[in-house]
Amino acid sequence: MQIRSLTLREIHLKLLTPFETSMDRVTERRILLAELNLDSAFGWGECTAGENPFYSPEDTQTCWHIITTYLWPMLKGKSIDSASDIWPLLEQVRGHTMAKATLETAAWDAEAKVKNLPLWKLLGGTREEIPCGVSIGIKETVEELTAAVKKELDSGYQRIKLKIKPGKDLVPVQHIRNLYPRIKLSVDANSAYRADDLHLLQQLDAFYLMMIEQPLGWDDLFGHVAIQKNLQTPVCLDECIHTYEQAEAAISLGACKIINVKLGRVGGHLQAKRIHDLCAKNSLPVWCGGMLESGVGRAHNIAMSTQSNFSLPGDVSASARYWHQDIITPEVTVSPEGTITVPTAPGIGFLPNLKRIDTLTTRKLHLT
Ligand code: OSB
Ligand code: MG
Repeated sequence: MQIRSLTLREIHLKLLTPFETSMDRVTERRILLAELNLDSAFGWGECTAGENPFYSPEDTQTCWHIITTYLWPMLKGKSIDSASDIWPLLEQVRGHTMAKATLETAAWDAEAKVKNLPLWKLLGGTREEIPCGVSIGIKETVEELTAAVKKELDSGYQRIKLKIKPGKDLVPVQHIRNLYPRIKLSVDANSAYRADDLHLLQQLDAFYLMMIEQPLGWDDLFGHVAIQKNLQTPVCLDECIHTYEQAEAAISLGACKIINVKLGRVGGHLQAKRIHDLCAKNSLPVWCGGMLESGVGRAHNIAMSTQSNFSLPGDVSASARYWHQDIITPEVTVSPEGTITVPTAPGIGFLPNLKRIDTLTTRKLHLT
């Protein structure tokens, strides 16, 4: 298969409601979309970098720069047998996993379309339906939080994840746990705590959470070892795991018991699959994280989540929770049982809505 051209677009998409974490408050997404032409097929990928480098070192603008200056020249005109050849072609560039994943995931969609297969089958997925949870941002008041949780439980979501930070932790979590003693509940700190907050984190053990996600620094594997050793609640790593090697280190050090896999953070489907397989071999469950993606990224997350060790509900939820109107047809919907039915059409299985995308586009570059 020959890599023929790339159309890179930036779209601006307003969230229905602002999303607040310990890192920042997002009201509008700036999303890059890659449309990669492989033979006669066009594959779509979404860049999951944030608008600022507060979650990881990349942002929308660094990704545009890295893709156009370095990554595209490494790919253009190349002949490949499979999308799994993309990662090695980009290896000279260190880091920049989100920029790489933008193109790599587009190549997987294209390959699946060339082969007339749903992407999830090409990836070796087996699940025809995936379990869904939601990530709920930090709220001003416990009443607001309670209303948000009730709404998601009423919709059928199987797991509730609460964002926490110092001062917005024990009280809201205890409140929700008391109201709903039996639900699957977890928390995500996005690196808001320090090693000497151990005592506070231990108090969360009382709420029998499924996990505490990324309590310490975004790159602090070592610190998480001591935290996990002294907590009953499983630690789940998100930010820390940006390579296969970091996953290996985390597992062998005992820094976590669960890993959240995000396509952008690890560099695309090939690396996600390697980490998935490594975790399976070591009996760690994984789940699919979210980055407030538009429909294209959401579709890739669904395909990835069909692999067998994605055994915990992910953060992949319905388009309508985020957007007035998504950029794909049909939109992603969730059943009253809290599941997404995996699409059967070739590639990502959802159609990018070009008309809608055009109206949201703020810049566009066609590269050959
Ligand atoms: O830590 O999982 C995270 C959103 C942006 C950046 C980091 C995270 C998140 C979420 C939202 O938790 C998940 C989603 O609903 O897409
Ligand atoms: Mg997280």
